[in-house]
Amino acid sequence: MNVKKQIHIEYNFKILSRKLEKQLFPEFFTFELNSKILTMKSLHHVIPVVLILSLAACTSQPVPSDPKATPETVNLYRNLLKLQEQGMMFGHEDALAYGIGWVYEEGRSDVKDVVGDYPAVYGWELGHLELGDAYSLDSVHFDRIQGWIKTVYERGGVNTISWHLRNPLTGGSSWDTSSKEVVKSILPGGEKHEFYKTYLDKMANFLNGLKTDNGTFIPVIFRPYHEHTGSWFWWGKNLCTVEEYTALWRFTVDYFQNEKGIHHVLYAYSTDRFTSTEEYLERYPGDDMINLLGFDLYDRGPDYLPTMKNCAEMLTALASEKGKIAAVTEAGGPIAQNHGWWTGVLETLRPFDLSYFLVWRNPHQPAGHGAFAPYKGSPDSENFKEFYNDPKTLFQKEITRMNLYQ
Ligand code: BMA
Repeated sequence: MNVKKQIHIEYNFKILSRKLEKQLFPEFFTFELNSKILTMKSLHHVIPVVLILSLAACTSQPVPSDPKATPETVNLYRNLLKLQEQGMMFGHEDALAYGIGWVYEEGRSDVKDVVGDYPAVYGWELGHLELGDAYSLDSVHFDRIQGWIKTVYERGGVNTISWHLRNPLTGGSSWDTSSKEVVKSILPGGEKHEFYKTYLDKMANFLNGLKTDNGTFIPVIFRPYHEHTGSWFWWGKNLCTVEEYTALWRFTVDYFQNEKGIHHVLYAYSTDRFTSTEEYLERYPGDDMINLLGFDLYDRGPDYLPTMKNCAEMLTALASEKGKIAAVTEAGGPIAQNHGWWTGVLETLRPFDLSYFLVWRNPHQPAGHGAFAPYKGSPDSENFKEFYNDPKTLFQKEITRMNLYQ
């Protein structure tokens, strides 16, 4: 049977069995919703509940690190864990905002122009949100991004957020590495700590604004402080100590969860290229914070595919051991010159259980790089169609049917 068809059948079966479970064990589900009910029950009510709980424990399902994660976030987490064993979603940064030769055209995406389908994962960049600006460092309006995140959720796609936030100590950009004191200065007790909280407050407002019309929070994968194994951002390896970097993560997640009550976020830890599991984990903030393990890898020469293979191998082994989602969180290559780039990547990643592979943006303004995804008439289009048609890759139409939030 075609693998894609098989995935759909398995998913429908899963949803059906979950509905059945709910009908057979309504008490367990009530308990899950409100643990206080247990104390109010008389003993003969408690015994069946305990039995059912023991039964449930035997078949216990994975849970995200936030114990208060919303039901949709828990479902997304569980479904992504399961899905990565069956196929790899394709992602594109700013997919709905602009592409080669167009900006803000309703319903358009460069990828859709080539294969007639949207990506399954959509990346959104929120740099400059912290300044209170109306639009990002890539000139995309934040209110529009909120709208697209909602559109994507409604069609069953996955949203992931990156944040090239400004340097809170110097006022420079994310790439301002002139001081090694930045992370230290924004931690509790640091001279810029209160100022850093104003950055977080703006991000919290944005995240809290991600709601459906009936008030359900829309889960997102949030991937701050990425590529920290390199030293090109102010939070990079040579710019802060291990303790400072992990403390930055822990403070940030704690602030969002406990001060701002945000529970619809799955946190992603994503390095740049790495050569060992020890190196990968050196600055890991902890399993109690992180839900997704990722790495970013751009094609800068002939070692690309072997490096991709090594990193994917180490990453997926680690993710499986820890029970986390694994993904190539950013990638891109010389698709204008190498017209077999997509299938090269596909064959390299085929053996691994990766949730998604996301390519960076197709810039509508000068960016120092070309398009990372195919666009109408791009020379790699035929090769990308092969990538699209392969059973290993998943795009929007397939994952819409999988109801990742249920
Ligand atoms: C980089 C480039 C920049 C962009 C930044 C944030 O990789 O694409 O042009 O501003 O990402 O999206």
